[in-house]
Amino acid sequence: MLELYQWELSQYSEKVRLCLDYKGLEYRKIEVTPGIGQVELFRLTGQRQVPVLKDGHKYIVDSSAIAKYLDSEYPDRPLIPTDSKKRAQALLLEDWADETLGILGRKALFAAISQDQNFRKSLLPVSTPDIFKSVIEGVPKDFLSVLGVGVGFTPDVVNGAIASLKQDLEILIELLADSPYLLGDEPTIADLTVASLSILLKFPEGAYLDLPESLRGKGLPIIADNPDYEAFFTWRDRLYEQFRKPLTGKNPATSTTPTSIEID
Ligand SMILES: N[C@@H](CCC(=O)N[C@@H](CS)C(=O)NCC(=O)O)C(=O)O
Repeated sequence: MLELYQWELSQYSEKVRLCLDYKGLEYRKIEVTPGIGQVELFRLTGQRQVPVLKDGHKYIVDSSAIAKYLDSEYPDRPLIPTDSKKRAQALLLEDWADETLGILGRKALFAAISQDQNFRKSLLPVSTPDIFKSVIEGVPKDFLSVLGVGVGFTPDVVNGAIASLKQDLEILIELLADSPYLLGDEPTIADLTVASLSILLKFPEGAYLDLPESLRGKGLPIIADNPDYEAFFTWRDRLYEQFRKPLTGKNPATSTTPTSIEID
């Protein structure tokens, strides 16, 4: 079975989970411990970042490379269009979402955490054993710093990010005004990337992430609860209902080992 070295809260890991679900591929999640787990990841792959997909003896690093790999090895339900113009548009939007929406999302999460201390305390995966939760209270903070949340985030930086996010969400809503997906009638990697890279703006309503139920549908209120952006989140949540497998006890994707990385 495919294995995904990941963090539950990582937007790029979420992008790969959504791509795998879209293609109907079974996989097992391996939650990498920030710090020590990343040292092991470096030993295995020569770099420290999640997501990493393991397929047999192969390790594929980087969400965009993983999407391309999945299309080449598992061609059913392609993520990347074959038509050259659509392909170019899809890859440009994917890159924009990776490089811009993803970074803005971290800043929005930082703003949400700054405004609500309980929000931060809830950010450990539900499946983290209680004993671990109580022993290592600082882990959510470590998670956030490795995600890049908080570093250099002055109020000006955060306010600038929120202004950019508002503008970008308005543009996305315009793009979606007359078609169900960003590039027309068929979903592409552009939709899956935009949808997954927006999880930190507002966590999806459904049971897709191994986070406390109280966090579902929550985010930075000025974005997440603002009627101006409701059309975007309605689109995003519809896409999740269509393509993302909810967590269930029986789903192998939920059998995470949140505190360790497995090594053959
Ligand atoms: N371009 C990469 C970005 C991956 C990324 O930024 N991963 C973050 C988690 S969201 C990470 O592993 N950070 C830890 C680090 O940089 O040491 C991708 O698309 O997969």
